[in-house]
Amino acid sequence: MTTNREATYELLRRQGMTKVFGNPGSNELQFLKDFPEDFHYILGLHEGAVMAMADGYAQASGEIPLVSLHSAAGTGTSMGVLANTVQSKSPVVVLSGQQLRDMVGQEIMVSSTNAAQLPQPLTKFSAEPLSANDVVRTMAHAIHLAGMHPKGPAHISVPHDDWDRPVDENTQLTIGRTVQDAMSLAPAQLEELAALLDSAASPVLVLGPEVDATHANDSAVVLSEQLGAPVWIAPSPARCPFPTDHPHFAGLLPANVRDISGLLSKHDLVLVVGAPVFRYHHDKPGAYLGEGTRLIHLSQDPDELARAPFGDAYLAPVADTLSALAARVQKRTDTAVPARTIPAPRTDRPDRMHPDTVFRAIQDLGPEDLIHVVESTSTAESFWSHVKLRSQGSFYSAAAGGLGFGLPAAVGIQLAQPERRVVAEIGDGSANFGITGLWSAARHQLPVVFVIFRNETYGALVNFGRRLDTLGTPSFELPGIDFVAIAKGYGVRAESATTEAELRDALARAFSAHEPVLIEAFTYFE
Ligand code: TZD
Ligand code: CA
Repeated sequence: MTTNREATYELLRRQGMTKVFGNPGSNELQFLKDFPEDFHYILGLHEGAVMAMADGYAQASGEIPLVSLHSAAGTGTSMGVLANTVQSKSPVVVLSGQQLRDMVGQEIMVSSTNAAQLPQPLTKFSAEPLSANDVVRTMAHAIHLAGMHPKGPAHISVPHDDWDRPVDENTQLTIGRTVQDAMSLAPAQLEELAALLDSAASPVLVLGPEVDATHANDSAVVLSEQLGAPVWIAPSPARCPFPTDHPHFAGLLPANVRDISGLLSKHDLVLVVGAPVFRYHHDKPGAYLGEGTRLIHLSQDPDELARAPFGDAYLAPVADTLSALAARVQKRTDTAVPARTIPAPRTDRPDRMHPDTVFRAIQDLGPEDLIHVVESTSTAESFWSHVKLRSQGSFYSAAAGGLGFGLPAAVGIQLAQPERRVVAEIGDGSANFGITGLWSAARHQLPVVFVIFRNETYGALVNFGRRLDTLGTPSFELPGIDFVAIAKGYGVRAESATTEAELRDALARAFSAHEPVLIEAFTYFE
């Protein structure tokens, strides 16, 4: 007799899903008992950290991790981070443990009535099988949907007494299925697009996270070189789709209507690839686009295309289309890309560094293919000015701006990329939302270098307050948080640095260590 548990592990194994990130409760033990040896369970101490580790792992590995959470409270706790997972299109399958099938209706302890509704509308799919006989198929349904474009989180809630129930004779058919995602652009559409690019006087590319997620960075480079086109990164970036030291790299588009329109209106054709049009953040209204400019939008996410307020769109696979276009367009010699201007680094104070100093030191001392996981909100300009991101998969950030992603995501990313080093550049405010990720890094000896920007305030909110003219809010100062002590408490080696010399020494030690290290960098906010 095969049980739902055995059949589910077989399904997960066939789908390459042997990484389980979790935080368990009494409802989860039936699923986790006799945990197979070829599976790997990564315990997180808080569901936000569990979700962020899994999300980072999904993004950096291309696999679909399983996230095992406790009933309503555990699943609910993960949902802040889950908001990012939706926007980053990370394929994760969340499995919530449910109370005994026959007793959920009585709302006994740790039952979750309306469990399928709980994480909606954040998930692509959410279900609790209507019978124990439908557990394996529902799990397969969640996995296949999570992994198809647009990828994203799927949720399933399973009563714990289902796991020991036998499966029927058809379950093997379900376990053995493959489901492939194979849409492509028609040849005539490709010709049409290439002709548009060839006939544009001054084309420009705007690239989004899907370019990096589909490993299409090199094709984007070839296309931009063929066209002689500058390349912008779409606003509010969660990944880096283009080498930032390439002469065609123009920078990050500002996150407001008027400034984007101003920058893009210098061109007659804008090709946006693998990004929403656009993730504005700041309110600076205006015309979306200048009159002489046409925008073409290419994405593998139908909703992204349908909801955009302007531009003509093609539903197409990002990587294939970029490489086909790069091979098809004519080589241009009539276009020139102006060099990007990078502001000079600002000076330090006697007992505190400017963030420029910190990013430059990391740039100088980290390895060439260093992976940056960034959640330091007021220092974005400093980061993009002083850090060079050269290869695919070198940058990750909270895709919905939800804090609590960065620190634990760095742990999941390091697990997915053992050959590369990961630095987590985290604000002292943001760090607290995912701090328990430190323990998981220590537990698995994952050599992430955590750099905490200790400016002792919610800097971004001070900036927003200035912009929005909201004087008189309560104080957002954060004095007195000792990250060295906190890190040591979780088993992570830590030291603080107030000067560039101290910081460089600390970074050199950290990058040669084979364990996680936290550096508390005292910075100032102005
Ligand atoms: N809660 C969550 C989960 N996500 C959020 N984005 C916020 C609250 C609001 N928020 C921001 O958008 S930025 C920020 C908050 C509280 C301050 C972050 O402070 P920090 O970085 O110390 O990490 P800076 O550089 O000092 O801004
Ligand atoms: Ca701060």
